[in-house]
Amino acid sequence: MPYIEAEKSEGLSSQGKILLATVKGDVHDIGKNIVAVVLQCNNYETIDLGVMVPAETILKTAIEENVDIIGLSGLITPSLDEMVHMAKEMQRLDYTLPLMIGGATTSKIHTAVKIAPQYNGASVHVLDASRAVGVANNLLQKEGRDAYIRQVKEEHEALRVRRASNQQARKLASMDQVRANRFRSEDSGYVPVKPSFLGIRQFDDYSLEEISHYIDWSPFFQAWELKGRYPAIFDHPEKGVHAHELYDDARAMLKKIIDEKWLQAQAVVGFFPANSVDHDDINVYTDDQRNTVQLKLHGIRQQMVKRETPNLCLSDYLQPESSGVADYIGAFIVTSGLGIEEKLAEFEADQDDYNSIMLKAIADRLAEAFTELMHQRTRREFWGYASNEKLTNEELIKEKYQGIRPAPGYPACPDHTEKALLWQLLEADQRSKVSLTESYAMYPAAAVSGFYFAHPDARYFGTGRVGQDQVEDYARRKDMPKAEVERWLAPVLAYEPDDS
Ligand code: B12
Repeated sequence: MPYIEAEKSEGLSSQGKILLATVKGDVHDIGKNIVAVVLQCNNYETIDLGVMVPAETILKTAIEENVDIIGLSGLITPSLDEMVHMAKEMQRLDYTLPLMIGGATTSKIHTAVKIAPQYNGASVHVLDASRAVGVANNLLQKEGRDAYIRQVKEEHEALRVRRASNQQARKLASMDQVRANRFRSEDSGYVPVKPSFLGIRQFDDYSLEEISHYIDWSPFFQAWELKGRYPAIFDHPEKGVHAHELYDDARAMLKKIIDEKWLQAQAVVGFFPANSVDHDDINVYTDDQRNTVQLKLHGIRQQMVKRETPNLCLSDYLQPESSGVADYIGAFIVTSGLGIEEKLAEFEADQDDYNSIMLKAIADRLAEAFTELMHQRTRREFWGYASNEKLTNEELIKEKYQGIRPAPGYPACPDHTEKALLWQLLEADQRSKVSLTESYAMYPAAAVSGFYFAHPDARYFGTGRVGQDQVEDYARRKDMPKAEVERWLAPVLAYEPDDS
């Protein structure tokens, strides 16, 4: 900032003013923070409204601050809907400012099909920080601007046409067919193991030192736009030096985080009697007598036409209720981001973007590491189905263990609203310090929640696109209006990444 200010005082005018915000209900902003730094380094002025920002605040600030572009960020699916809402509002209120769309859950295809048609102004999807300056330049240059916007709009139209024909061409199987082609755990020869305890356990103030041994450093470099695997990245001819510098800084901060207790970690885990029911759902019982259903979890089943392999649904990894075999499910909520606000406020007061992003990136690494650690303890002690497991951290990262821990929002269970049931199951309102926003994002941001499945054949998969018949059936089973199910699910169901 001091350099940029000095340049300004030497008469170098700003390239333009960009308003950035993570949309309502979403809590993540590392990606957006990096975009802001890159824009600033290229002589753009940025105003960052932070996270969970309602549309009205963004729109009001855009006028008050007379900005040139609005940039929206979102990490999880429900944010896509919020972006569509923003575009509608901008149209309704006669805005003409260009919109830049970014964040892990966004895509060119969603921007083309859902956002752009709502707004006559320009809506441009930006894949990563390195492209933000190019797009901003194109949107603001006096000459060539109109041609650029025309080109973006033409590309969007082509994508819409391609998607419509893809959707017609891609046949989906019927629900009867895919259910008949489920993975049959009752025929798999697996005998479920009873967990060492049933019910909920809470782990407050977990040792950050212990968690730190489980860190997977590769995504840390990705967060800083240095793509490559750890530790091979250190040998890269160009990136190696920077990667090492970054890593040394991260280790130094990690030491302070642990020694000076900058963050606290908490986990809540639980194990429950459960069986699959009606093919795609899971009954969780109040006790091992299995007479009373505590709650029902809802699954989405793959609906693509398959011949050789099963059409999977997570419920397949439990024994069906009709088999009479006692089976179990686990659930977890972990965070390592408690108390992060205080230090972030200090860094932000010093305009120290570097350390602010560094702390968020390390907190995220610790959250994922804590998830790995608790999953290992689950396999070895809490559930105990792999009590002799001895794996190195590399082997853990490569998932060389039995069982999976799918998280609501991931491709095997794309419905974020199932987190409400997870919260109920783990009595999270009383026990967990993690809360859910109106879009089912978790706060603090460095948090993960999900389910444990022990079946040896359990694998991560993507549901892919599903048909209206499944949406209707799912809405009925979930007792939720179809329109609402579509709101939560439509973007994932209709916009597979390979569409773009
Ligand atoms: C690391 C990671 C995490 C970390 C940290 C998240 C974080 N800080 O972003 C942790 C472990 C905490 C996490 C948790 C969860 N995650 Co996660 N996570 C990821 C992962 C692997 C990488 C995200 C990341 O950090 N990328 C690096 C940063 C720098 O990139 P970025 O945020 O995308 O930003 C770049 C661009 O998008 C762009 N950009 C971003 N914003 C903006 C704004 C503008 C204006 C512009 C121009 C550009 C721009 O520029 C940035 C820099 O290049 C992604 C998968 C993936 N490959 O993207 C899943 C992913 C985002 N996670 C996902 C999910 C579901 C979750 C959870 C809900 C799971 C759960 N039930 O616990 C939670 C939610 C956490 C919460 N608090 O609510 C899903 C979201 C899918 C969806 N459809 O909703 C993804 C896509 C995984 C997947 N394939 O399903 N996650």
